[in-house]
Amino acid sequence: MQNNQRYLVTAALPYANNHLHIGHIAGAYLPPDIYVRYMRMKGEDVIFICGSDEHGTAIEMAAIQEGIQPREIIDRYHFSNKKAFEDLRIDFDIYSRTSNEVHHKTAQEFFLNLHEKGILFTKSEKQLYSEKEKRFLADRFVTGTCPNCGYENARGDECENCGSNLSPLELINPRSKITGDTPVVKESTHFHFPLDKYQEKLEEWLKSKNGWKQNVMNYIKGWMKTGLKERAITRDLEWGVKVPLEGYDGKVLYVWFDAPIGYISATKELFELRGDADGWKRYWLDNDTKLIHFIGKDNIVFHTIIFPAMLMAHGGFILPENVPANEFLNIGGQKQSKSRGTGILVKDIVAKFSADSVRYALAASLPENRDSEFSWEDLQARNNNELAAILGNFVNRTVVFAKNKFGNKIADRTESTPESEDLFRYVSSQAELTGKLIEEFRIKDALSEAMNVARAANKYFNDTEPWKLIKTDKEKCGSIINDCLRVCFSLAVIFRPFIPGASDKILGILGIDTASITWKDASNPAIPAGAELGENMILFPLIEDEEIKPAEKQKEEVTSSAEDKTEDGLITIDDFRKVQFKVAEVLECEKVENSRKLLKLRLKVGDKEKQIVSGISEYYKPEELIGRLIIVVDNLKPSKLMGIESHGMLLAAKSGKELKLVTVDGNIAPGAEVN
Ligand code: B3M
Ligand code: ZN
Repeated sequence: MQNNQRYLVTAALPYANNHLHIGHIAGAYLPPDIYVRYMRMKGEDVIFICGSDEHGTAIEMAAIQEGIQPREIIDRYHFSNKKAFEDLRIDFDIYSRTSNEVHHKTAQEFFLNLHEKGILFTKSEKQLYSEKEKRFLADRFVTGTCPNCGYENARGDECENCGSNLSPLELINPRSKITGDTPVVKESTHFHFPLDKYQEKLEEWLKSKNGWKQNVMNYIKGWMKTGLKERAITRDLEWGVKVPLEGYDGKVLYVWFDAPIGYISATKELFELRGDADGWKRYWLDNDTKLIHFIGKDNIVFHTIIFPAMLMAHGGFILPENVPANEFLNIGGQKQSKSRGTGILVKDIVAKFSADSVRYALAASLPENRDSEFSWEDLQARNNNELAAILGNFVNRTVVFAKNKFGNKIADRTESTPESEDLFRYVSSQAELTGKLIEEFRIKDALSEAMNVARAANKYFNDTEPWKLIKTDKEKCGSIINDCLRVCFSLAVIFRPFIPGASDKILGILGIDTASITWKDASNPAIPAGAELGENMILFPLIEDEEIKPAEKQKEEVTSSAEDKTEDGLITIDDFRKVQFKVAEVLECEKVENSRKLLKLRLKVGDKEKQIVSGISEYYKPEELIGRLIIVVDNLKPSKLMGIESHGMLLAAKSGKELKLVTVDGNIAPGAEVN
């Protein structure tokens, strides 16, 4: 490729405060990995940048909740997430961290540059302050009711329910996330960035952007319409990049000010490691570089408005060429959320299934234009019915045939039939189409076009019936098998960005050096006739029902375990709050037929009645319980005990052979919350 153009591809820097889930992967990491792999095969000069976002209130809070230092939190999750990416074969050129010195320096220099130009200004502002904790409650240190949608657990910086950006002071009934008490309002001085002054410039710049996704553009338009406002870019926090000026002790840069600068610091670090300390400048300061930010939709405003405005204010840097943000990948209709602790964790899914299967299943249902769904059944079906039944099947039947009938050698191609020419024309045009779709960030469509090639290959095998031909015309049959082996090569190339593991294996069987593969090979798959084939292998082992059942259970466990449990078994206040304990009045109670242990209770909990089945029959007679006030877990998933539905669990204390129900001290209305 003879051009000077180069690509700087970034993937959102995940917070190092929790484990990555597959929603993150589908949103911001797998798409760029596929894109980068493809662009490299096309011969483009690309660097792929990522790293951990190690500042922000979420991290400081996790540390406080666990009673450890933020450093321990970020170390734990940085290395865990780095490994998760490696396990999924998401290959960044660098996976850096914003706690690195180069980042602190770069972010401070950036800040000082704007400060020295007089762009920033200070302003005293009302802030929420916790008397008890002696701290300002920035961003996620506060929860309260969202003024826009009424969601009761909105965070100080954002409502996860309606997606609106918030400031702590907008919350109705604000509470400290740590102690739960009500903060007071106190003044504090902060540096501000005049985002409003960049609105026109941003609009001008955005006008020149075609080929941006509709969902991204709509979002930007919404922001522009409301009018951009100045933004505080410092916070009163311990943990973060210190404000590099005298007299500002106890203040750090706002995490969303320093984090995107992390892309620049990571690039510096990469070239430092490569022994080319100035190399980063080619990627950030030269107009021949195309900067592409891959992100999830919740990060759109920062990458399309705020960071570009910061870059404009600083000057010298290139602006993003495109920001292909994705929507969310849901599980069972539920949003996966790190802070809510729901979702399927990468570390769990890769422990059970191959990176290829996971990558394929995720790529096939990427939330490119709208939220999408993922299920274990989906993973099984994609693996078994597509990867194994179509792609794996074609490669396998071809290689087995060559092994059995042609002495494990690549047969000669002696003739070219119209069918074979049609096939290769199709392969070639599909390779081009797949590539074009990837370049347009339509990864899901690209993958489905790739699979169509494998479908056509199977059809060719079926139509030409080599198993019959071998008996009548071995030479012609050899030619067909040669065609099929070459299509295997093409498939290995076309699928390579999506499922690099399987691609390596196919190329291994064909004896082709993987290092020199280019996208062009898909249209011109040359393999040496007469060469011996490598050992055949199962590319995509079938996923059995049993394998996805425990996974299903695992998912529930993850969902119900809220935040990560600490190593010493402690849970967070959020874990505890997930469980709704209520006072219930026993209305009716009877023994369950044929059961020695079970009692069936009809309970009144507030306005509703519910049935619970409990194994307390050896300790209580049904009539003893009627009219009693007991404590139940009200929000437990329904289950069946001896075929009878149970909608909760009652609490009891047990010691040796004794069991006593937990009750309340006196009278209180059934339905009262217990906490
Ligand atoms: N850490 C948010 C997130 O993990 C944030 C992205 C930073 S990108 C510069 O979703
Ligand atoms: Zn809301």
